[in-house]
Amino acid sequence: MDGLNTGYAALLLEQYLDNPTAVPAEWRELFESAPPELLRAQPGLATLLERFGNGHAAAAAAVVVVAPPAPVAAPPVPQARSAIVDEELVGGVAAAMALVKAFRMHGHLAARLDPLGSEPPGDPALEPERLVPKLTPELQARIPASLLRLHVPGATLAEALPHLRETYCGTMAYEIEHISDHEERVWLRQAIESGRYRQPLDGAERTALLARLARVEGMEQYLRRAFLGQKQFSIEGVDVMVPMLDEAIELASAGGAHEVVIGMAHRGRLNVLAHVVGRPYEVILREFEGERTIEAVVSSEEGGTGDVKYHLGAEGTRKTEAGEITVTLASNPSHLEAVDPVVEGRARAEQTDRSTRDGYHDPTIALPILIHGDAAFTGQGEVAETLNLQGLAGYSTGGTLHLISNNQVGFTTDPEDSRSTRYSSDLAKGFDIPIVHVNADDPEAAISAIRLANAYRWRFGHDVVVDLVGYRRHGHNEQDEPAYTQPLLAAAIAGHPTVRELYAARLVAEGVVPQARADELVGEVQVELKAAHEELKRTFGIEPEMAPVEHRLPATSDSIVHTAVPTERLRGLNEQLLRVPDWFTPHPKLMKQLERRREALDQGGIDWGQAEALAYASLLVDGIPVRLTGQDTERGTFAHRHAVLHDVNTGATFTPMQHLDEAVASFEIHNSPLSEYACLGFEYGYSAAAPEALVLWEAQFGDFVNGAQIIIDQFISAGLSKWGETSRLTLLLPHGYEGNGPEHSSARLERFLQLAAQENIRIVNCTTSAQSFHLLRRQALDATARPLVVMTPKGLLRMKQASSTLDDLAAGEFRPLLDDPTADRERTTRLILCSGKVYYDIAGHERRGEAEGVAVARLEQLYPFPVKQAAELLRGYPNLRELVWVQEEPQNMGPFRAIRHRLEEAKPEGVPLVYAGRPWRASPSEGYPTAHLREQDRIVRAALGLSA
Ligand SMILES: Cc1ncc(C[n+]2csc(CCOP(=O)(O)OP(=O)(O)O)c2C)c(N)n1
Repeated sequence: MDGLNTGYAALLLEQYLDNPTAVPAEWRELFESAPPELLRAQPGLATLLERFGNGHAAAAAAVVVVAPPAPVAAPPVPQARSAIVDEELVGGVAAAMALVKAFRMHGHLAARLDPLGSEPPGDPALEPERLVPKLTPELQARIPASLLRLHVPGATLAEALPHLRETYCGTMAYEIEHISDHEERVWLRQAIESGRYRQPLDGAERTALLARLARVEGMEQYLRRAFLGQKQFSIEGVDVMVPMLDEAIELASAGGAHEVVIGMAHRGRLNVLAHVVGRPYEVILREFEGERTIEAVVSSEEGGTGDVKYHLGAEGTRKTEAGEITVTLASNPSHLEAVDPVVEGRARAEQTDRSTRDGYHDPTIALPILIHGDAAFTGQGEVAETLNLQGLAGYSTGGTLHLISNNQVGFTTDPEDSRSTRYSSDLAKGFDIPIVHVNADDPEAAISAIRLANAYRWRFGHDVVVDLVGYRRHGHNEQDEPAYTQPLLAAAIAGHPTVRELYAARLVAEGVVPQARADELVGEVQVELKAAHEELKRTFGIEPEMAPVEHRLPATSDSIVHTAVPTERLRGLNEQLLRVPDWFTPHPKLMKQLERRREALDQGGIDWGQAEALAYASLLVDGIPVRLTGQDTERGTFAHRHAVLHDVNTGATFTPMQHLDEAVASFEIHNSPLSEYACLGFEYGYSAAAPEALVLWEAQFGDFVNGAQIIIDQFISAGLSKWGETSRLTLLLPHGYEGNGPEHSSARLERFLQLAAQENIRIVNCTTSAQSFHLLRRQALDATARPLVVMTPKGLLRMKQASSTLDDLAAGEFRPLLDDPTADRERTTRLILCSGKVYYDIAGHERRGEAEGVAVARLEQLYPFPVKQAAELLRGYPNLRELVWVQEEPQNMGPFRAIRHRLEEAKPEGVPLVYAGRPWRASPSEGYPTAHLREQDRIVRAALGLSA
């Protein structure tokens, strides 16, 4: 083949495909002799080989075979067509190309992935003898491998085929051909077929790997014997996960990472805690003994309830060749996959330099690793939401290493009942993610899977999935009998040696490790654990010395934070927020609108959007980073924000908040994808890892927040009590009854109030833009970090009465309770207390004037309830005859049920507490605007004590 001018032939073929008359007659004749389907409409040989592979390569091969090198000007004239076309070879090359393509695409179907030895389904396309024409050994020997663009060794197909089979159908298998990026596909093929990341381990590495497997197995065995029947969710069956994580951490460190953030469920967690994160055996043993650990996060006296041992997070420092690296295992609830976006958010926070204007993002700083169960990966929609974050500018973490700990069963459910797809990993294909399947009984292959995954991540910055196919040696937990539900599987597993046994036998047989040493390894860890256990038993009865508890639960309602900002500073910031560079042409109408913010400083009328912008800007100059995300948040669902401007001519964007003269912290703002669960989880993780930052997540309408209920229940509200984990995460939830129907009215305030206890969160519904300004600043500056839930307004965003003056921002603070400034205290007999937008419905009602002796006060902070202030406010009305609680929400929703006892406590004896609001309802509000108006009017009249 050498010396033949394939380039020239390809050129002619391309010209011929374009226009058959454009090539010399002899060439035309030649091309016409090839089967027509091989020659249809193709540009260029490269694309041709790539896209239609076999067919065109065959045509090209025919050309190559017959065409001697020749200058373009004078192509050689083939002598006789029948003599020059090697029909058998042409067909053979076509079949060979099809075969190669089949190995790359479907080789996984014939791979030996199951440690328990189940037969892979195979595929006819992978069998040379079943192709047309048959690829007989003789024909295989005639097909040059170079034509097939293979990276495995071998000069002909016959020589290359065993390598190809071993590469694609061995104990590792790949799914990469779905990836739409050509460069990635080519890189992956090359990386896989060249075996670059599958270099054999040396003797020392193999011995170390065996020792590691012995340690993993030994710990599980010890715990099972010592604590018979206790849940440990043993790792056995996917033991190699631990050395895989070791390798991933080592490689991350070598690549310059400072931190590896791991998220995982129950399975194998104790082993990972001990061996990957470095939690001492004594601590784990102590937890098994049912004792609180010396690392207890929040002591019970302070209201902490703690969590079961297989949910607890931990942080450790590991020594690697490249230096020390922090390994964090995120705390997580039982809810499978809930921790995924939390880990991504944590990693993103670690990767972000918040001393820059826009939060410089360097993904090399931290590696996120997510370990999934095979049932959970397919079943939980959270996984898809999280995968969707990987390529988004505001969420990317430079690629996550996903490890499916695939034990081929979910609790007692078989894969056939668990998913509609062949593999647990199939979802990832829709996100252009390469998938590496590996047999968990081949530890060296498992290590090489990590090496390949790591190289891919570093090269392309995308997620990668390693599907570790193993089994579950015991029941779902140690109390379960697996043979009740999977009798055949259980029997197969019982007779199957452990991975440590298999690997030891292999190393002994290959003379790498002497049998005696292999046996010793198992004993070593048992001895260590036994010693640690005995030591621990000696301390029983003695309470461990508690480490100083960081996360106390102080009363937050009283803490005073200085939130006022001097007028001159506000003026300066306001001006800078209206500044755009010369090259930028904002929308003139929008600019005009924004420029009214200048007048508002002098004339009053600072609306919500302006107050919010000034709050953030003032924090940025004080060095407090701000991150704000949500659906359409850059503009704001109600077009009140416009934090990101768009050039009308070029579409370029400009964010004034990132160009403040004196800002010394980052302002990150991103429109989020259309997700609540993953997006809120991400921000929770980010805020937990960035305690100094004000991190806000905004719902499009508050109603949608319940899509993220797991994050709210399991992390935001209970995280402090369970794990000592809290943050300043702020939820902005548009709420209020404005006639938009059942789904655009309520952020389900009652749910947050139900979750509020022990000062775990703050819940606010404020009624003026100045209150909002002070609230946001307080949230960022308060020494006590707590999540904040804000019922944000819609109509109030621009309502004149709800706007504020410059003085309102330059003085004062957030006030949890607002008294009625116009009330005649002596003459007031009826005090209305309400929260949020309904205040303006009452105060502005056309018959307000008729209601004599009525005052209207506002409860702005619903939790922690301002007990002292409420009592004080009520004392200011000596002649009260009625206290009326008014809410727009139905009686079974809204604040009433949660705060009723507070109102009862605060009111004077004998004064009845009256409820005015919607009655008990199954749906939050009416669907018809007129019905809404009627109901609002009824409520307000009832509140004011006016008859119809
Ligand atoms: C969201 C959620 N639903 C249900 C459960 C109950 N549950 C606990 S483990 C489990 C099976 C998980 O199977 P798999 O993902 O394969 O992990 P494995 O336990 O096999 O490692 C189920 C259904 C849960 N923890 N979380």
